[in-house]
Amino acid sequence: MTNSLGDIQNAKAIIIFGANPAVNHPVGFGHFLKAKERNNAQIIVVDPRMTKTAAKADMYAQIRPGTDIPFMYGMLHLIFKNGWDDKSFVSDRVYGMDEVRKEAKKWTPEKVEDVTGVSKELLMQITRAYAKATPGTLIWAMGLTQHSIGSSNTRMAPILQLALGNMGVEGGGCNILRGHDNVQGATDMCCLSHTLPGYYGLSKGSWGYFAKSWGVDFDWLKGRFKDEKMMSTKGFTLAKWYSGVLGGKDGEDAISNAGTNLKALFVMGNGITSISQQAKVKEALDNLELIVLADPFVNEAAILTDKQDDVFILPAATQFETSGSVTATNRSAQWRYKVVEPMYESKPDHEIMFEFAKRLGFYDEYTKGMLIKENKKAFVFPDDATDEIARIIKTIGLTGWTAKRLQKHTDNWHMFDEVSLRGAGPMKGEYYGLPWPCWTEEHSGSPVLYNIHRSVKEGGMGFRNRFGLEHDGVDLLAGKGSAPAHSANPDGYPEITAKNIEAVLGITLTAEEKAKIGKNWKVDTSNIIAEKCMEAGIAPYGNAKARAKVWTFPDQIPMHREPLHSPRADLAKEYPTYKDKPNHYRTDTKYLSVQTEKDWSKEFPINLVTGRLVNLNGAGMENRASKYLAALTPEMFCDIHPDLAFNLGIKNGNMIWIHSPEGTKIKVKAKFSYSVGPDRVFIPFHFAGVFQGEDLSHKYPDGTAPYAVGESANTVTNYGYDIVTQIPETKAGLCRIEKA
Ligand SMILES: Nc1nc2c(c(=O)[nH]1)N[C@H]1C(S)=C(S)[C@@H](COP(=O)(O)OP(=O)(O)OC[C@H]3O[C@@H](n4cnc5c(=O)[nH]c(N)nc54)[C@H](O)[C@@H]3O)O[C@H]1N2
Ligand SMILES: Nc1nc2c(c(=O)[nH]1)N[C@H]1C(S)=C(S)[C@@H](COP(=O)(O)OP(=O)(O)OC[C@H]3O[C@@H](n4cnc5c(=O)[nH]c(N)nc54)[C@H](O)[C@@H]3O)O[C@H]1N2
Ligand SMILES: [Mo]
Repeated sequence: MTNSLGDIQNAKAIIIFGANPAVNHPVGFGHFLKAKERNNAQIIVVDPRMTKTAAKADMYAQIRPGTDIPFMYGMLHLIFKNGWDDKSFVSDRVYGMDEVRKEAKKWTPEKVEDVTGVSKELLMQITRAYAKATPGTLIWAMGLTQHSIGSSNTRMAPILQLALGNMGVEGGGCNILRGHDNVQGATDMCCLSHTLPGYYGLSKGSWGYFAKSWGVDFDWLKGRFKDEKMMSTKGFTLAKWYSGVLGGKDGEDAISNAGTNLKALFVMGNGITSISQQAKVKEALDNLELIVLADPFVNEAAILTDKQDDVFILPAATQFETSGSVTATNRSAQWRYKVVEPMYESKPDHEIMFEFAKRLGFYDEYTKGMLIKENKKAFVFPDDATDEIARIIKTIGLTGWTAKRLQKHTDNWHMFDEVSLRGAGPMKGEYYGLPWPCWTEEHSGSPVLYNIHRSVKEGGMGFRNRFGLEHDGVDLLAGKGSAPAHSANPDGYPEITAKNIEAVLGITLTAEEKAKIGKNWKVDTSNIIAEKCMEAGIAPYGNAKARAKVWTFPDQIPMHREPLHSPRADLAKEYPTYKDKPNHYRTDTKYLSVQTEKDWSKEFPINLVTGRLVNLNGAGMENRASKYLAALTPEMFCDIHPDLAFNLGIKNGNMIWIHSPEGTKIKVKAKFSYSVGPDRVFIPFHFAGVFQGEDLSHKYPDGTAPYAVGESANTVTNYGYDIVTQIPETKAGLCRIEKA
């Protein structure tokens, strides 16, 4: 999220792609409604379903799943044609827009109507309303990401905002509504398989920086891997961990995992039934040697598997029984205080991990980083862990996030403005939760990313210089006069290194400073680079152009590609998916070979959309174990249009089978709904405990069965993964429906 939920109140227009905040972010949605009250902001919703958010919108486009790129190119087509683009913003601050302009030319309103199913009149009406009411904010969530082209979707949306000059301004930006309360923090801290914490890469240099910062020997770290090559190899993703177990079996995607399959699974905070390809997930669980599930509830992976031995359920404490910093969707940190001591024999997650580290023999190395700052003998958790993060993570600017400061913010929560996040009284000069980057221990935090109308000291910055100074002879630095306010250098400039700091900032370092300073801003543990940059009004990461074109990606500019299972065989030919990708996060991943295997739409003519309900969360065990939440949706169901149901001889409340191209099926209750058209159905993914018609209720340990069980949507979500991130294509599959 470039801005914040509160800042949405500053928007003059709001366009929402594939998010349903009225249901999934109901508290945050209040800010959307306030924008409507304050600025008469038009709310525009683009979603294959008429959602509760759409019900509050001024305009609603019922798009075919997986066709947001054509829709946005259609908007750009009209924006460029009518001269509604912000030309000076684009020429000063964007690289590669010319190629976008060329592609947009092809997407005439007629073409867009054919591909997306949205009428050209509505496209024009939406585009005019959105382009003319600036600043406009663009919202997205899982409706854009969970596709084989999810990463292209998430590039397309910022390109639309860049074209309109809607980036780096209050009331504008790309505001991605993140999922769990600390999901931003989890990614920042590297619950990812392809980076180190803070998005540092897997290069030897990054490992070296961490070895030094953690106070452990590089060779010791290296010794944890089979060989040095594996140290810099991306790991499996959560989405396709099952391939790690099944890889090499008949018909399964092959794996490249240093010659071995996965044998053990340790789960901490994931439901497992939330992962696509449940039949494969079940098979993988059955084939493991060891399963350890640390969870406050019975993790339903234990119910799904037939494995009898070596399945351990460890009682983890909840968020109310532990403390520490969590990062909100807008990059603000909050300190969470413990409410009660861990109940019964449960333990907080960090203690479970510490116990493992002790038994596995690396506890000292694991915890040493917490002792370094003050050369302590013993650490205090979580304060010293937070300070360790602040000490090491420069890439996203966490230097200012000391435990003391974050606690002060939470303690003074009432002293901050909900729209600007500005503090008053004792919190003057700081923004709530010190939204990162927060460059130094005095820095204010940065509530609006890429805002050049503020000084760097007060959260201003240009775009990051990350990919060199030029590409193919074109300058990648920002244009003249587009540096943040009060900058010693008014133009574009490179990221700051020990070598260029004197020249770019126009300063002279003392001999002592020169001796202490790190090689560049990302590894400068002395923080001299950041401190000097603040004095000079310079962003340590440089001032460059945003890239509309990414020359290292499979599609340099976002291109439409039909889902692997498309209801339009003609369009799958015209806009084919990618070639199969070998060794994608250690597993071969299929694209074109699936798409071209047959015309899937003949046998599976209905689009399958999955998503969320307000009373249930994620895999759903937490809430189905609550009598009152479960009572709201006691059974798994499928939203089906009465016309489609009628054609299939299905009455409201009948049980139906949903069949997938994988050969799997689920049995659920038909629920008539006009929120979907007759060409698509919607199912929530919060149920488990029933598998392909078989009730597994008897498998819950005594007294632990939830109040509601049901089929998992992910038993029928189709094969398909994003080409860059490997997120599963759970929002654009196909299915066949019959009366049970
Ligand atoms: N009550 C509740 N709240 C939650 C959660 C929960 O489980 N329950 N989960 C949390 C988490 S982890 C997350 S990530 C967020 C997710 O929040 P959202 O992304 O809002 O959640 P979804 O309902 O999965 O999907 C949003 C919308 O995308 C639409 N969609 C599907 N395919 C497409 C498409 O191709 N294009 C477009 N434009 N739209 C499409 C769906 O119809 C749906 O209405 O919610 C968080 N909040
Ligand atoms: N078909 C389909 N599938 C989807 C999606 C979709 O839209 N459609 N959305 C995807 C998305 S965005 C997400 S985020 C996932 C969500 O899916 P999950 O990550 O599976 O979501 P949760 O149910 O929130 O799982 C959290 C688990 O952690 C446990 N837990 C809660 N607090 C703690 C704690 O403090 N410590 C520990 N150790 N455990 C705890 C809970 O009891 C629960 O079992 O689902 C994904 N799957
Ligand atoms: Mo999520």
